[in-house]
Parts: sequence; C-alpha cells; structure tokens
Amino acid sequence: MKMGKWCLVLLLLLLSGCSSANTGQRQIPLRTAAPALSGQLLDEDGPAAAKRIVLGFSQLGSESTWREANTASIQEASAEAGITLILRNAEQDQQKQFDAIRSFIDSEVDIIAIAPVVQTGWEAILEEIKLAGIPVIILDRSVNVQDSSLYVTFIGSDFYEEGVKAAKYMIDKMRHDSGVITIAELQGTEGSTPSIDRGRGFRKMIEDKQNFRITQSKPAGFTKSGGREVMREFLQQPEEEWPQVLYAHNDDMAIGAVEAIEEAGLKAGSDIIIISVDGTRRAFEQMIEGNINAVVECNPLLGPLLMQAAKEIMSGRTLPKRIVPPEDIFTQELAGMEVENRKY
Ligand code: GZL
Repeated sequence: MKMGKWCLVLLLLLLSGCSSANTGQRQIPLRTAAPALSGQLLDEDGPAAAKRIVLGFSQLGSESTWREANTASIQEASAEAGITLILRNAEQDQQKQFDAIRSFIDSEVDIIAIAPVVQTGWEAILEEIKLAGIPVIILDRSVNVQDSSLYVTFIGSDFYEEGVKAAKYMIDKMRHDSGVITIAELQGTEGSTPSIDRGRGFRKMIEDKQNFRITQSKPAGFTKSGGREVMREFLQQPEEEWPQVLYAHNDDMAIGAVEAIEEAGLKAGSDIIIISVDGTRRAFEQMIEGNINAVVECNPLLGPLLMQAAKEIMSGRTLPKRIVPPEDIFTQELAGMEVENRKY
C-alpha cells in the first residue's frame, strides 16, 4: 500500500477516534473525514489489477423526489467507481427486499447494501447474509438489531437532528405569536427511521413549551399525493381547529399539502407556516413563491460514499460504524441564492 494511502486511512481512523479494531459507533461529518470519503477512490494496486467489485443494492422504493435522486446518485457513482451494481427496487415492500437480498446471496455478490424501508424485522435476513460471509452496508435509513456486527457501517443522515432543526426554526419564526400555536404533522412511512426520528427530535424541542401543541398528526407515506390527501383531511376539521404550522417530514408531502391548503382558500406560507425536510429543488421553488417557509436538508447524494465504503471494505480496511453526510437548513430568504446549486 502506497504511503499516501496509509495517511488517508490513518487520518480516517484518527478522525473516527477508532483504534485499529475500529468497532466504535462514531459519527464523522463528511467535511472532516479523510478526502477519500468524499468520493475519491482507493484501488490497492490500480484499476487494472483490482477485481471488479459486485455490489447488490436493495433500494426500498421510488416514492419521492429524494429517493429518485438517491438512486441516480448510486447508479452514477457505481459507474464512476468501476463497480458492478445490481439494483433491485422493492417499491416499499420489505418482503421484496428480503427476496432481492436472497438473490444477491445466491449470486455470491461481494457486498450487499440495504436501504431499509422500515427499521424492524431485519435480524433473520442479516444473519443469513452473515452465514454467507458477505459484508453489509446499511444506507439511508437504519435497522433495529441487537447485534451491530451484522453490518459494517450505517451511512445516513441524523434524522433526529433534522427534527430538532425544524422545531428550532418554528420556535423562532413564531416567537411573536401569542396564545397556543397549533401544529399539524405529516409523518413519513410508518416505522421508518426518518419518520420516527424526525418526529422525536421535533417533539423534544417543544416538550417544555406550553404554547406549542401538535393537534393533528398522521402518516402520509412520503408522497405528494399522500400529503395532499392527509392535509385535505386536516382541513375538514372546524376552521377554529385549523393548524397555524405544518411540519412535513419531506418535501413531496409538503408540496402536496400546499395544493390542499390553496383549495381551502388559504395562503400557504402565511396562513399556515410550512416547514419541510429534504431540500429538493422543487421545495426551493416553493420557498421562492412563498408557499414553504423553511426546508431542512437531507442529503440523498450518498452514491460516492457508498462506493468508497465498498472499496475500503474490499481492500480489507475497517470503517466507522456510522457515517453522517453534512446537512443544512434553508429559509425563504436564502432560497433565491441557493436554488441553482441544488443537485436534486
Ligand atoms: C431520508 C429518506 C426519506 C426522505 C424522503 O433519508 O429515507 O425517504 O426524507 C424519502 O423523501 O422518501
């Protein structure tokens, strides 16, 4: 291994605070991680000598703009990395994810990556993969398992922190409003890590604030149509029960809700303050129009990180148990400057 690579790997291990055993559950904000994790690829002895890695990826679905960008990022990054990608789309059906994973095992792929639609029910299939001797990378959403040795690393956002950011924006935005502030919440896919943790982080921030009250909350599946339908239901309540704030767990549901709010003769972004998560270009366009007030970024462009992790694993290196991509929050005031920078 060339000296340069030792420096990169050593830097990665030092930054992760892990010994060579490297079993630590550490989060590394990408900005401080070794350049290697930003997408540069490390081939042990150059591309010619490196065996072409075969990566089986169980993608959970194609439910949202975020998901489409996530899939595209992984496809593009695998081509750039010279990694053979076998991608199976489960259309949000966990059993289809299990079927895809068993097909990867039968095909004897080198690595299996999973974006789990929900966080429970993964022990048995992960044990099957372990018996087959295939390393696992968990991507995007996490899994609830007792034995964290069932996967090498989890690459995904800090959804709890996203919920905290959303609530902090709301508390500041509504600081001059008197009386009780009623909140409606459009949850994502029930049982999914982003929906659970975005809800937890948001609630933690208002738990000791008597004037903020979540009066309506329902799953809407991370889809635009789901957001529109559930928001219509919310607005069928008596007018005095209409929310002052909408917290949507993703942009697609928020954009669908804007349509329902306008159907009811209300102005989205002023009659009802809207806070969303993801950071899609469409949401920025809605902020510029004044319909959405703030968007918490959730980075879908995980392809380069996934491919780098695959290469590191196949080169026999260890990785931090947790890798967190960098993320921000954007408001209407910033949307005009940032919209052209959006890559998804
Ligand atoms: C978050 C991701 C969520 C997005 C939604 O990492 O799992 O799923 O927030 C997507 O847009 O459908």
